[in-house]
Amino acid sequence: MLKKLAFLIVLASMILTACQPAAVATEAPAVAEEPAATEAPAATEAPAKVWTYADMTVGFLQTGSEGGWRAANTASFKETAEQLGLTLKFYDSQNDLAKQVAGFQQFIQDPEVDVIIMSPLETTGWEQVLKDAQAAGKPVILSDRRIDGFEDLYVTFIGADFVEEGRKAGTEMCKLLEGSEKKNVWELVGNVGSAPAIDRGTGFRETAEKCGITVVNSQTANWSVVEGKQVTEAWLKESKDVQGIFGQNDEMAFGAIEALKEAGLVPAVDVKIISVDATAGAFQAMLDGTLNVTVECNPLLAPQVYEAALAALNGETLPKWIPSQESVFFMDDPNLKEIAAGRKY
Ligand code: GYE
Repeated sequence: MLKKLAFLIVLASMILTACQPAAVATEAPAVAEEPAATEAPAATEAPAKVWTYADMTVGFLQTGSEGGWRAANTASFKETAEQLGLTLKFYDSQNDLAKQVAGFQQFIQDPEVDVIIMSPLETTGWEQVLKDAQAAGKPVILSDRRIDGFEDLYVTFIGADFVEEGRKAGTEMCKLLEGSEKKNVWELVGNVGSAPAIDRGTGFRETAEKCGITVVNSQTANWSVVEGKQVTEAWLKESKDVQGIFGQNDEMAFGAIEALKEAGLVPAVDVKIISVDATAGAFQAMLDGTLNVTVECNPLLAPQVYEAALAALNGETLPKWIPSQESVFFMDDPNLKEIAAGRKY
């Protein structure tokens, strides 16, 4: 009897258990996988420095102080540096290529200089210093004037299309000499080997020769009033058979104007005169009636150049050339006085 009762108790307990939700079969709780031993978090790299103008020290190699355009260009760099709060180390190359190269090397050695900006006196002779600057980790920005080749050794060139300036001058000289029986033109050239001297001459011939202009005389007058006058005087001693003079900058044209007057010729009337730069002096000469046309070349480049320098320090990639935008101004413009009054240089 007892056996039967024990069986019934066991049976009952088995039935009761079966209705209970099955208790999760509990195996020994799985030991939570210890996370795989991971490497100690790599030391996080310090974020790259984000440069600001206040951090930036610029070494700027200026050509010299040869005229109104250059004075406005230098003022642009000095005034803009102050406005932006950057540190500017200014080097005047005194229009001497050897001095400009020496100044470049000085900035490469100077631990305070972060970025080098240059207005190159000539288009060649820069390979070694550009390689040295790259090795020193100092970005180079070209301002105002280009160089030949080595695009991988500088960040960008910010400046005018001098060939286009020459084309504009040639086109305007064709208009001034339209209908003239003769079209003999004299050209006063900037410093030999410089981009503006080479390129303005190229562009002028592209358009001037299409209308029958002959460039009878062409000689450097090194951007200056004095040499522009001396060269023109020497040509006038040989012949007065000239219908136009192309001065590759305003100052050389001013010298030619003085020489024509002293030779008894009326500038802008007997001999048409075109120059490049569009400085305040050129507007005055047009208002005086002695200069027919000036092709603008903008010297106020510093804001664009400093912006490019900062971008370079922050590792940005820039186009190899950022051309400046320019216009052409005419003696016969009825609004010339107002335009002149509104000019910054
Ligand atoms: O035309 C001239 C100066 O590089 C564009 O240099 C500049 C030229 C400018 O001496 O006046």
